[in-house]
Amino acid sequence: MGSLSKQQVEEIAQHLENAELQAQSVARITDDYPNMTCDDAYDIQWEIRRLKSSRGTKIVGMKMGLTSRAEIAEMGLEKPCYGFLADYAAIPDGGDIKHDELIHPKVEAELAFVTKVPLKGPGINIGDVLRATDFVMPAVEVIDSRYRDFSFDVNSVIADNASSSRFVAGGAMAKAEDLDLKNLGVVLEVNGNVVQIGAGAEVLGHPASSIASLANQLAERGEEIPAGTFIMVGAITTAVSVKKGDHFNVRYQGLGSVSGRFV
Ligand code: 0L1
Ligand code: MG
Repeated sequence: MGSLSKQQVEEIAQHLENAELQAQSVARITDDYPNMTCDDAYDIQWEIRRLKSSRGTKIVGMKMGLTSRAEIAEMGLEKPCYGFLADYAAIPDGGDIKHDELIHPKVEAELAFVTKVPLKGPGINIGDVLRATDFVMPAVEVIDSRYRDFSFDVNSVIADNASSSRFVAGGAMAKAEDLDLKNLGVVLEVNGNVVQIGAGAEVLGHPASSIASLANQLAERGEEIPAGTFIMVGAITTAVSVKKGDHFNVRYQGLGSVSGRFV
């Protein structure tokens, strides 16, 4: 159940989208709307999506956030959150990311699943996800909270499209059945130094759980994951702050690497 009026949802969506497009941080929206609910937060996110689509922006995928057990425990969450990927967020593997277009970006190593049949909740489990997966490939997410000092609570993050800002997909694709997704090792290097390491199980114990959660959460709004959807599962490593001039390279066990540079 939401507590905000349609007009408030539209105003907050515009406010957060302006912050994103102008790369200007703003105060957490829950400071002004302390009683807003998770439904309100998703109403705002879907309104931002509608605004972008109405201007011709294509939605090219979905992302999951707050998927680590540590984050879930620390924030007292029941489930991870989701966001959408806008076409302009896609950066080619090895490409340049304009730091000035962002506020305080961080990079995190992720995996992406691409579906081959629709996934419609409720009741979707890991097995359903694996059966519906066309292939898995490496992806690096650049998150950029629009909130000052990355200060957030879960509803503020959801409204702010789960801090989605840029992503780089690359490396090599593989069939899910050919991968040991829980043990899949990842090494994140920034400027040639290893700064984070992780394994697939960091994502809700198994990366496919994250996709199941997306399908089940979308079902609450009468939505599904269409066939052919690119979905980033959530962070395998802790997010690392990056500055202009930094370059990253993420090595994925058996799946090659993904790199990029902040210019
Ligand atoms: O991808 C994510 O896990 C996004 C979570 C947002 C948290 C943040 O803004 O720091
Ligand atoms: Mg992420």
